[in-house]
Amino acid sequence: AFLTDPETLRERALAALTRARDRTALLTSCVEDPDLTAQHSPLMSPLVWDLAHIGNQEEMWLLREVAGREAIRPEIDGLYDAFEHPRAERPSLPLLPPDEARRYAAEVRGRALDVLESTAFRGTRLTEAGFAFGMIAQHEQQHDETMLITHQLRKGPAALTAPDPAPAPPFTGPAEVLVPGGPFTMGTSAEPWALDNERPAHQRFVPPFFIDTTPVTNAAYQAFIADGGYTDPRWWDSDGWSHIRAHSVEAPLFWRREGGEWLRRRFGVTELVPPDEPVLHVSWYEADAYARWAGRRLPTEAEWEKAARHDPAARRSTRYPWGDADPTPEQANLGQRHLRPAPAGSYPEGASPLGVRQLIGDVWEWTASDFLPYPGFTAFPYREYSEVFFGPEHKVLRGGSFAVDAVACRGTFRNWDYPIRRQIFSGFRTARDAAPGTETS
Ligand code: AVJ
Ligand code: FE
Repeated sequence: AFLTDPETLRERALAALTRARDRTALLTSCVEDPDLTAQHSPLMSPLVWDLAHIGNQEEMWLLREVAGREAIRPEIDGLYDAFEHPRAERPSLPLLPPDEARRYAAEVRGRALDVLESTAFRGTRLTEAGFAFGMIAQHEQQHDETMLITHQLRKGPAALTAPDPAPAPPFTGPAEVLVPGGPFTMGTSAEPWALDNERPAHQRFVPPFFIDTTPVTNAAYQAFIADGGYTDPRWWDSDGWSHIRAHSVEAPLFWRREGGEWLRRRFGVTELVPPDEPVLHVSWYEADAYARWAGRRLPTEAEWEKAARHDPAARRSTRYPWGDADPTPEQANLGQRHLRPAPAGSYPEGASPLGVRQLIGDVWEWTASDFLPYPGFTAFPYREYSEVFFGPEHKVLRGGSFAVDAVACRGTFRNWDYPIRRQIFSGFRTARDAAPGTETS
């Protein structure tokens, strides 16, 4: 299932880099220059920062590290170092103006493609199986998702449009699925472009549990609101309770109550909240509170991954719920093809062997777990990708959203954020313990 032949690797890397750049171009050309340099939210960088940062990371890894080239513009490195300047500060920096940022990123890309043409894909861990190229395509796609979040936060009329996902009949299958207890393989040592925090593969024993067949819907979440969920401290983590009180949080971000109905703003358009769509833009605290209200809990990260990857018949972990093949549009809502999640119960072709749906794509799913290293973790190629974020202050999200490209999404992929965050494309599903002694495998 894994790539070894250099011509295939070159093609895959070129396709992934090109797809990322096409998306970056769309996200930075659908608004006028003033919208690229403005800060639309203190949580986000100006779009023009992401654009040049994408080029700068590509220059650092593909041109300087892989090819040993001299820096094109060493004086700008500091401006685009995410650790030197917090997002709120970035608009006041002497950033490259939009045209210069575009030219810089394009120049780097031209040279990077020359490097790709001549690379041997072996010799060092960076070049082995084209890792650095895959890492840079994933990095650009992650910033494309970040830029899409900025677009969602931006006031004003719609700049982006996309067709809606196919309508789906209301899901009538079982609400939850039993995942048998027993060991499974978590993480990967084989996936060539897996990032450091997904490694290495290791055994985990997971007791039997039930997990929701689909992500929690807006209708279900509205029942929690209608039942006074936001005003009852019983359901809330104590830090979460303080947070929602202090910030008057009463509904998912971008929701508004009007004339007895819930409306939401989505990429510049206000619409009725669709009842059967997975809930979006909730914090970990909100997800955790909903689960407690429902008499359930969030799945742990290991439970989520077992639900997504464990094949009970083959007794092994697959790359995706449906097996090892890369995602198709029939299996998962990925890649910003749509600007919203698909109705709960969509994508039967993307179901796991046990029947769990929409684990990949649609909405990032909060898990109960802190972002921690796996046993045997080593930072690669830089500590600031994952290692500096390990600890109890970040919660893990899994599965990717409609805004994630397939290159940055797989059963092992780990995302993380603060539990208060909800401008991200976050939703969740719930779980519960199964009685001990429930069938094992
Ligand atoms: C993995 C999404 C949390 O956007 O902060 C981008 C990815 N790392 N540039 C982020 C990332 C460096 C990261 N997340
Ligand atoms: Fe980055």
